[in-house]
Amino acid sequence: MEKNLNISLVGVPLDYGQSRRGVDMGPSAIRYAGAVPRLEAIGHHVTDTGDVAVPAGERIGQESDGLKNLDEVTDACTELAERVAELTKAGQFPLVFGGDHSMAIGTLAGLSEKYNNLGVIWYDAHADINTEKTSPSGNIHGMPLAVSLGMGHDRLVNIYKEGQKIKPENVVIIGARSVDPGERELIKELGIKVFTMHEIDRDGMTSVMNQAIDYLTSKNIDGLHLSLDLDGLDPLYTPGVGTPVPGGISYRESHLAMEMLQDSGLLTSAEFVEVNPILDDKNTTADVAVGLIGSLFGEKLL
Ligand code: EXY
Ligand code: MN
Ligand code: MN
Ligand code: MN
Repeated sequence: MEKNLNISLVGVPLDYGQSRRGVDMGPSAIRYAGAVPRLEAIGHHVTDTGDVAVPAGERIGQESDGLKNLDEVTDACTELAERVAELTKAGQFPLVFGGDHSMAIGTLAGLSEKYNNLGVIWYDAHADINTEKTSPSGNIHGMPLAVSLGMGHDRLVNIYKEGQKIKPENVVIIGARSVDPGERELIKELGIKVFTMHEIDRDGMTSVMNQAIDYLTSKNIDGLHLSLDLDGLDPLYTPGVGTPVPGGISYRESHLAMEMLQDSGLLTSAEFVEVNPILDDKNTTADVAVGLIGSLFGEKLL
């Protein structure tokens, strides 16, 4: 990836995809942690396009068809999809800050307008591949990958244009360690490539990232999106997340993963999600996110 990209930031103060208040302040926390000067110091040109409007509706998890806050998530993700589609058409590199992971429904729908064979790296403790039929919680932040593969509630699957979707063979999940029964079945059925914490411990992050990059390159992808959930890291490093799972990826393994993605030159968009400053000590989790962004966009240690 060059060192003088035109990067456009989009904030998504969305917390309707889950039930812990505070993650809507994630975009502010990441800005406060200095995302813009960090990227400019590397040489990139950064435009902060501001936040997507998130409806101020009911906060009490309205259920419809087994999904909580379906209207609010759909509205926010539709606006996000339009914004991302516009930015990619204008030759910008979209860098999206959340907000809970349901926002990825909007990001990926917007990207699908430009990319027909998009690769996706899902860096997360979870697979986020539940449908309303398999979800144990009804929280839409546990469903964005299923929706982006074309599975789930039709209002989510069709939030934007013809609902072009990503392909299962173009997805790599890294860091999984909390996967529900219904998700396990779907992952097996679709043959989705997953590097759980077992593979990361056994093979090491260098090997996992080399395998992931080789695998995606073999699919002739026309772009690569990184969907990074800060709960993919161990909660020791990122305590400010709504669904922490012990035994995660370390701080340095994550920087190495970002540095290897940068060196691959494949990345065309990225999102950093689930930063919840209310659950944090100081602004630790947003600080980690900005540090990872530095490594992803070309910051060198020497
Ligand atoms: N798999 C559980 C569910 O679907 O409710 C937990 C999902 C957590 C999702 C976070 C964003 O990664
Ligand atoms: Mn709010
Ligand atoms: Mn997630
Ligand atoms: Mn997660």
